[in-house]
Amino acid sequence: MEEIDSVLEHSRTQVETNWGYRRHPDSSSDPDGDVATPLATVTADFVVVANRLPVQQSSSSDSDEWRPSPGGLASALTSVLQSRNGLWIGWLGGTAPADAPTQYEGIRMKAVSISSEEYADFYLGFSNATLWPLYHDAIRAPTFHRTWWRTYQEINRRYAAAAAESVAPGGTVWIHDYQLQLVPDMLRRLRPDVRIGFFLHIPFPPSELFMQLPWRRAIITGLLGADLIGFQVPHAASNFSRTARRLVGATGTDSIIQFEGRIIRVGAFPITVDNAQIIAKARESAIRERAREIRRDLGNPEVVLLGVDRLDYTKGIQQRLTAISEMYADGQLSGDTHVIVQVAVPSRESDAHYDQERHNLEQVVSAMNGDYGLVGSPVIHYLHQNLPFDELMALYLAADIMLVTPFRDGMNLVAKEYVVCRTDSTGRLVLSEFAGAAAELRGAFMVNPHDLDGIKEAIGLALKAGPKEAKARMQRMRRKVLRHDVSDWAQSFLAALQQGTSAIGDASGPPIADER
Ligand code: GDG
Repeated sequence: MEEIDSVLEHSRTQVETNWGYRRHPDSSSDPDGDVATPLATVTADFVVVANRLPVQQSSSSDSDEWRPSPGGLASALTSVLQSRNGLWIGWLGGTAPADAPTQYEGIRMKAVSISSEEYADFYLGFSNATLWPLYHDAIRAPTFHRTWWRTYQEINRRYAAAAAESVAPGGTVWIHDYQLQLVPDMLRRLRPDVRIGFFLHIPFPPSELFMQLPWRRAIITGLLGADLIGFQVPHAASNFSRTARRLVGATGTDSIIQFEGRIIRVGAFPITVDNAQIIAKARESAIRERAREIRRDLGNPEVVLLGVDRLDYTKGIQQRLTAISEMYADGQLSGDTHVIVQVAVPSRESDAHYDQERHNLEQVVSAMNGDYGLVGSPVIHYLHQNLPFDELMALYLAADIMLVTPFRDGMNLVAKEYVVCRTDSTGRLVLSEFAGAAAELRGAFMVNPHDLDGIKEAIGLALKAGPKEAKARMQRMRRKVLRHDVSDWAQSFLAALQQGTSAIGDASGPPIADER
């Protein structure tokens, strides 16, 4: 804590010189080069702070083309930011060039700069090789490095300073995700006048796992700087609250915590997708035609099974394909009638675990085709690519069975996107009980992704279910998912942040795959 305090003091001095003005025409001249602001410093009543900005540079780094960052967060927050004349603080990816955009769809943006060394320690290191595996059940052993931790603190301080100098007196700041868990407390010390919300997109682990982290107290204290801490599911929220009581002497219940004379609310706010956008896409004739074309290109099989995941060891892709491989071997699936499409979106490619995952996956894919494919008819079509959103929609429409089997997942939006785009209530979903989405998608064929026989059995049940049963299951899931969309998610979080406890969600826990 002392270390954090002294650096905060440093940030505070820089920020206080700027604070209180509506606009600073020359704010790009930051004395330490800490916060690169291609924008003049502005103040906004509502500020979003996330690792990434909602735009990123197209393919080559010297290109000056900018496109929206992938994922639903940008679309979820864009309308909220537009309606509140808000500001988004984040990293642009790469080194921000002088002509980096300062506006996106009417939203003001402020870039935080991160050097390539810092990227290695903060992003690839502490965020994705320490926190990511630790928070996902330690599926891979988390790596603990003091230098990574120091850089994590430094970068969090930079985001906190950028937020502190941007938010108007009495304004609201909404901080996102595991890369920025120290920002709430850092920001509170700089700007005690603002309301601070934090949302964690990934799971929060049980205390037994979290206690491994050498800097566990600093992380919990960092988060407790917020007024409201949101998680995807109630279980994650209670994991956090229990750890806060055990580790830093916080008191109270799972949903209301008292700490250092303040009240912090904790709750579940399950994220969801942009229903209207997905339904509109699902109805576009070009996308429907593309779905038919995909099936033709696959040889018009009886059944198309689809997986769409970031290539990440938490997603259980290899285990799923091994189960499917055994089903071909057992004769439950046949190369003539059943075809798999697996999209594995490139992710964190410079990390050795991810490289290994890709290597292993490609071996399984090639063995499957070697063992069960025919000339011109592979059993699995593997795409290691980031596809255009329309192509993804066409794939969802082309698939009879969607396979979503992560070992642990905060929510999993792919499962929800599949359900929303099946406007005629056809299609079957095989879903891991360890995805946050399992709490809502109870019409899915539920699996324990660690259980190979269980995966085979669930796929078998999905294949065998009659159209009436399949339709009833899909309708049940659609009713649930269509009740709220991603802007309701953002509004309910912000309402709880402004108003108190009433809007805090309390979904019931995840279902358990049937015991055999
Ligand atoms: C984290 C948490 C939580 C996928 N392939 C392509 C593509 N996608 C889009 C999907 C979906 C998104 O990426 C993936 O979201 P997920 O939720 O499935 O997974 P993570 O990336 O791990 O997200 C997760 C989420 O944050 C939100 O809080 O649900 O638990 O881990 O929207 O459509 N999009 C395009 N091409 C692709 O090839 N355009």
